[in-house]
Amino acid sequence: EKVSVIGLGYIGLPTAAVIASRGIEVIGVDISENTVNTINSGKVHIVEPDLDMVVQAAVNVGKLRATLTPEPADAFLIAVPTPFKDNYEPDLTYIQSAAKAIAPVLERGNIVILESTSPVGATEKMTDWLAHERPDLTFPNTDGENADIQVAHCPERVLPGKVLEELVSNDRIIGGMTPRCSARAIELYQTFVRGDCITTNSRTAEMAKLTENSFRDVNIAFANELSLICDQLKINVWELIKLANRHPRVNILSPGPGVGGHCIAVDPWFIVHSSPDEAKMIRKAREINDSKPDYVVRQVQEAADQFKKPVIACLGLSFKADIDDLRESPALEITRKLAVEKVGEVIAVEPNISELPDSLSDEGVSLQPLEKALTKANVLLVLVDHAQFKNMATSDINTKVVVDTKGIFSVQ
Ligand code: SAJ
Repeated sequence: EKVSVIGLGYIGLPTAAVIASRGIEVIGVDISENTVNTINSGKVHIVEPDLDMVVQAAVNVGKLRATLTPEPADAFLIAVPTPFKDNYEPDLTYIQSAAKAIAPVLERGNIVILESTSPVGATEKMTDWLAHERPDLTFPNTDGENADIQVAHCPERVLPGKVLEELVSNDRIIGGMTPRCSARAIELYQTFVRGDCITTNSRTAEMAKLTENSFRDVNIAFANELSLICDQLKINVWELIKLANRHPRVNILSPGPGVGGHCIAVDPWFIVHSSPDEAKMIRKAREINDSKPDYVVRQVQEAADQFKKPVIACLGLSFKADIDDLRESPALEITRKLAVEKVGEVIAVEPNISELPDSLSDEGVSLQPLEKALTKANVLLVLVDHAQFKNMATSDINTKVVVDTKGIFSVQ
């Protein structure tokens, strides 16, 4: 069997490498020449624990190869981004171009699996696009169980930072357009998934993925709302949550500077966009989480007002602990706003990167090691709970005004 993975990003590349490590021939397809060349030389263009080793091994034994143009294969896995447009409408153009790119090489008996997180109905749309390009083949949207090509939606659910582990251990939702499509998809996933493969239809699979991330977003919004209420009532929110969580049926998540990443801050909008009148709580949760960075900026402004020359050390820029990923990061947004609004001199501390993005350096923010930032700053702003920060000594912080959005100095 030959598997083709379209889109070699945070999901596609680890998936391609893991399948290849099971001895299956994998062809990875990407639109970036740089990505293709990097992978073919046995290297990786993204940071994820152990990914470099797995990719290098797969390339070295000749089981993984990257290319710019799709080639014939038995199974096609599509793992391209699904961002949203300005009005929160899901943008399916990457899926559409992927469908167009593979259509010419499709052969009878192939399966096409959409892994990208997608709004409900996207798999049916993708099938229509494929069918339009290949009128000589039949697809499950019109030919059901007898179709020449099988189609399924199998959403990815891996946690950045634990991708290689979760790719294998997580249960998978297999949303075939027909039962035959599901059966064919399960065969493929069972070559590398140790978790259960559970079948449903494609629309339910699409909604399940959106539901998982909305569930987390709503629960984080609850914690963020609590943090505002507690500030007002002069209660330590971290202590409060720890106490409430002693109840056997209460499990409150942690407040923070906002919600980042490219999944939880995006996917709930797909539900809101498709059911705007019904999705009231899901929309509100997004708004609460999105408003947290501005609240933190105001907190820091108040702290800075106590000093003639405020120097603010912003601890952490990534969207969560112990990764280097700055995409959609509330920490980055807050640090930038502090500099743009000239709240004080802004120093960024981010042990996982070696160079600041232009959006910060252009505003005069400097990147410094923790010790140096600690000697200079009078305001300490904790934005990410990186391991390095959690080990800070109390003598380091006693002399500063601290705004701790992650509660690293409150929870033990
Ligand atoms: N966060 C909090 N408080 C918490 C937990 C998280 O403020 O108690 C923040 C984080 O700091 C971060 C954001 O939420 O800014 C999201 O982080 P995360 O670790 O919750 O999730 P992601 O975005 O890294 O990965 C999620 C996962 N989904 C769920 O846990 C339901 C992952 O399994 C999905 O595969 C991934 O989205 C995805 O690709 O959709």
